[in-house]
Amino acid sequence: MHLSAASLRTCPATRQAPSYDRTSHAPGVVHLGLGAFHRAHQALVFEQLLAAGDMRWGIHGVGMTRPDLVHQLQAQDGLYAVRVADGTGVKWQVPGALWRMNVATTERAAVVQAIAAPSTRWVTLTVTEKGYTPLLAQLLLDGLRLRQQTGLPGITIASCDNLQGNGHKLQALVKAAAHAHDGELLTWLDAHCAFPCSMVDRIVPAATPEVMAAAQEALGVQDHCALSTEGFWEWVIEDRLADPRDAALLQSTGVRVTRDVHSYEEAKLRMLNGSHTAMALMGALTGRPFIASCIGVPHIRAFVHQLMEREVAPHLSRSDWADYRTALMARFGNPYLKHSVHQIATDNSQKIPQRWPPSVLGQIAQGAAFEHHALAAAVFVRYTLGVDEQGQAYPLNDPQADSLKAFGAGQRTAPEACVRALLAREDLWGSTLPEHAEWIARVMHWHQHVMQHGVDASVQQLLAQTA
Ligand code: CS2
Repeated sequence: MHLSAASLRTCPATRQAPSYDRTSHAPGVVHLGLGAFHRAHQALVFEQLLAAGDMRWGIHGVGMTRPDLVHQLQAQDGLYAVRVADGTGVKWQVPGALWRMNVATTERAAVVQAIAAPSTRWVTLTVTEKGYTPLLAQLLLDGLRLRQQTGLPGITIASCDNLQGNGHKLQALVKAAAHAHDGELLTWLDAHCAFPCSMVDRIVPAATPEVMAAAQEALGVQDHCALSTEGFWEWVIEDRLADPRDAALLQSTGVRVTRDVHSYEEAKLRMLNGSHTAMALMGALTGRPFIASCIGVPHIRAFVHQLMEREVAPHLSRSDWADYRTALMARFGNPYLKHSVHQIATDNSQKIPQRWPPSVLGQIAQGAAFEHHALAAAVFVRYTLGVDEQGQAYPLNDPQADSLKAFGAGQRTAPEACVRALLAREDLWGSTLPEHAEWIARVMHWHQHVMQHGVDASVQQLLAQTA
């Protein structure tokens, strides 16, 4: 037997199951990107509002890339278990907020209709860094155009991806998809819709067979969509909502609604995500499969701590960064998360630009050292070889995989030219670093060290030299 509305009634975890009627109302939120993150983050915020009796927060979830997952969720009536586990304990929850589901590629018309449905008040997005394409913009624009043409109210369209200024980027993308004759639509968008920026934070690894087995044990039924996450979560959203009354509602659940999302975004991207990418690459090369296995190694732990303190924090405007960093060190070590380094190392070409260069530029502006980032960049270059230090091959999952592999291949024969060519790419490093001789020299130095002595010895060398 698998998890469904019917079987849920027999589950031992029923205490944590939705207590409200999931079938009598139309969804108020359309969510694009039905991966693990949304289901263990925003969906649980909407779940709180539903549980409090506000039935406008049911989700119409849209799978952008994984029809199999959508079909699995449909078979489970949109139900899935979430294990929330960390040093403070383990608990299971079965949220009921996901009411309807579609696949964007094969059911586009249904998605457009959902955006244009009278009940829809919000569209939220977790489509990943590489998902911000003209195709996405056209999908949103088609739904929004229908709303405007039928005289419906505007909505809030909230990007929840790891991009600095994500709301501005999404708004610009959607507007760019409009045609010259769409003047009225553009005016309506500006006047009635809101594209707030937002910072979302919760570590939610892709589900593993181990989590599914644990779910079966806890629930007594099979759950193919079970997830594991940590207790910590943060959602900071810009106070720019189509319906301003939503601010107080979200705040009642623990969401921070503020004018200043920027300081939270930059701290999160550079501290959490920046460290994640550095550890993921180190783990991938040294054969340590999870973030927890990396942070458990004293020299990697010291490296990450210093990276944040010496090279990231000096340029942050989030005033409580020290507490954030302390919390992060504990979160990285969470033994329940089993967060695969190879999962985090996917799409490096899309992630690195927001995670590392801003800190390096900050250090350069202050005449300060950027050794930690230079070593991380060198490890990234080494990673493009596609084979770890034990000779084990791994795939490069990246929209730029072909060009990265080409750099990787030349690395053994012409390392200098290869590293130079990779560091010259503005799409990865921005416009300043490719011209910065000292940056290039330090990455080349560390690359040589990594190639000769390996990642661990290089990290130890860096620590010895910066002690
Ligand atoms: C990770 C993020 O996969 C990655 O790139 O760095 O998914 C990270 O776990 C989340 O942003 C945490 O909020």
